[in-house]
Amino acid sequence: MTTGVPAVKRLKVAIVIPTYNERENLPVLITELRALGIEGLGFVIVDDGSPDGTGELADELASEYDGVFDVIHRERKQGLGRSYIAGFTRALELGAEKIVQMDADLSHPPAEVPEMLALLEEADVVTGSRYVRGGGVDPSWSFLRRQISFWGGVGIRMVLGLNVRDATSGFKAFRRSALVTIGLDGLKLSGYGFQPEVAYRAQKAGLSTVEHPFVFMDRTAGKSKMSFGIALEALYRLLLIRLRG
Ligand SMILES: Nc1nc2c(ncn2[C@@H]2O[C@H](COP(=O)(O)OP(=O)(O)OP(=O)(O)O)[C@@H](O)[C@H]2O)c(=O)[nH]1
Ligand SMILES: [Mg+2]
Repeated sequence: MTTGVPAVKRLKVAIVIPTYNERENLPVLITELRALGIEGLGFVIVDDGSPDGTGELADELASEYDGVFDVIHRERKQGLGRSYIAGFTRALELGAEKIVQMDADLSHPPAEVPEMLALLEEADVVTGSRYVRGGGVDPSWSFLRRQISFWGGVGIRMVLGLNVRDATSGFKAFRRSALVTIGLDGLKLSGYGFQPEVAYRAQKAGLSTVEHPFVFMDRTAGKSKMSFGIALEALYRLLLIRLRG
């Protein structure tokens, strides 16, 4: 007689999502990801004390979910990189075999996740890429914004000697062993430079990466937080990382 016995919560795939004021977006993202029917799907949300109550909302979503749904609450805004390190660490502790990182604001299409997970059979890291055939950015982006984003990425690739074409992508899937090899404790950058630093460490450790095209769509809800100064600071810090090995 098994009635009443809770289902075994077996986590295979952890989706790690950092949030800061994503109240409108998070439930939509979770619903779309759940609808994909991924086996052993679980979530790790890292909320930095969002004033709009995203953290409490995440707790509600967790209580409704029949599987692993972990919410890390941190008191104040500590930046994307620190959030990912906390989220990845938790995903590994929970025993995830595959770990996906994506933004909460629906810029990274959930529909691409199953294909990215499948590609982990042939590579250690799968990078969602705007700059391979089939990829792209929101059609509403101005010519100038496209140029800044593209050439900023080229600059970072040159500074780090990166093979991956989309150096700043925050949409990635990792084998568990890849995150262990990259070594989360050794990562230094927390802001815009975090994604390129991870790509650099992966390449330096000899991990294989394939790029999977996706079209980056702008957030429609919530406030944009990006600035030119952030990008410039990241470039400088990445240069130091390259020079110091
Ligand atoms: N936990 C945490 N999450 C953050 C922080 N900053 C941003 N985020 C989240 O990280 C993801 C990416 O941040 P975004 O603000 O979308 O960054 P972006 O895509 O470069 O810029 P915009 O979408 O234009 O704002 C989103 O899910 C944010 O809610 C932070 O300091 N802490
Ligand atoms: Mg965004």
